[in-house]
Amino acid sequence: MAREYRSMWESIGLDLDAHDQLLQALPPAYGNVYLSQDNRPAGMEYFDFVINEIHGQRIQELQEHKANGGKVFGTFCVFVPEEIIRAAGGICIGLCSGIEIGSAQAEKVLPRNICPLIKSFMGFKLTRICPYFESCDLIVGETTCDGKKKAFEVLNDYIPVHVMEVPQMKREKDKSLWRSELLDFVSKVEQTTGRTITPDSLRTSIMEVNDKRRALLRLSSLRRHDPAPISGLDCLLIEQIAVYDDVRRFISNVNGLCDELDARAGRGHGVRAPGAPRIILTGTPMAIPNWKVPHIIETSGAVIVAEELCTGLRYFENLVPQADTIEDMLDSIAERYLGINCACFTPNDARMERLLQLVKEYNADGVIHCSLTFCDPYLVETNRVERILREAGVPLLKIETDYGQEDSGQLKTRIEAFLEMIRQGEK
Ligand code: BJ8
Repeated sequence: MAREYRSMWESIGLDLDAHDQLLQALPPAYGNVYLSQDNRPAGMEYFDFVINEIHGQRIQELQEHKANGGKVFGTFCVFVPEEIIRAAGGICIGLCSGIEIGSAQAEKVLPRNICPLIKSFMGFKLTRICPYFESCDLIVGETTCDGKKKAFEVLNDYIPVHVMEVPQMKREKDKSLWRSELLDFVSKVEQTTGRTITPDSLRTSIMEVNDKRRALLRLSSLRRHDPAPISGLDCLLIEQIAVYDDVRRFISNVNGLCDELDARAGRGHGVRAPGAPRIILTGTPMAIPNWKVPHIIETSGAVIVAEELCTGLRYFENLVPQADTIEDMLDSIAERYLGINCACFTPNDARMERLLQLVKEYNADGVIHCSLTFCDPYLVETNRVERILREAGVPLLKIETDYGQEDSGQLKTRIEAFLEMIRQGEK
């Protein structure tokens, strides 16, 4: 890939030496975590291709879009409504921030003890290593957690950032605030793209993004089969790719994979031996290439059957209902997004209720709560998760970790002990 795309990377301003190092690190990590899995569905071939071309074909597509006058919007949160960006002809890209890179640079502008996700995105920008970041015309931030909110002020020194105010509660007055934020966002997107959002363009983009959600929901529901026909690692990968791939191509490939999984499930063919512990992952998002904990879980003999994560169900649950007028469509969008159960809300009881439902729906044997270090919202909310699961008799393992590999051995020991406890039925 390197030779073919080198001039493109140079033209968008990447630091080529630093970028080479990143590209050298990815294939062995991917081979070790993904390609070594047994029993992978043939339909994963497309997603392997997407990763193989991660800084190639898709970046070329973004550059072509820009050359034709299109704009690219980068986001870090599932609260940013992709429908609005697409309705104005823009492309919405979820930026990764799942690897420890450029920490030394990031620590020049951020405190050392900050969430690794925030440090990662700042490091990506300051080291000019990510072609997605360098393709963005506008970054859309949000006021979810304090660390991100303040980091966006700093990021704005290096690239234009528009910040959406996400309320921290879900009362009527919070809904009005969020609705007015969407209107401001519509103006910002129209101003950036130079295109007006029309009822037809918004209706089409709602339909397309809903179709993406439907495909992901279909994949999710196939994991309810016991044995599960696909690994959690493969599903996480698809969920990570969902935020940056071409929407129509992605939908078609997810549905193709689901056809294969349907047939697998019909034959009772699972990715693990029957009886493997079924685990639900919950906590902070896992951006590419943060596969550490799922890899340990699944190489310890369990299968992950659902992710109550923003790189998971929180991203694609709940469709946006169609409506006739732009005003009503925006109301539907506002309502759908405010239904996301992020720990930045207080209280966040709906997340607890959803977790209990998921345990039943997916016939899960246990929950692993995985939070990034220094993430106050999720680390504190673990207390509520623990209480509700204890009352329901559902085993829980709490993990706090970062993007380093130093704690892998210790995590493996703890996860194996947790799975052993489940196997022995010691709830
Ligand atoms: S809707 S979870 S994607 S904010 S891990 S940066 S919360 S200190 S990522 Fe998130 Fe949107 Fe919520 Fe989802 Fe802060 Fe925590 Fe870091 Fe986080």
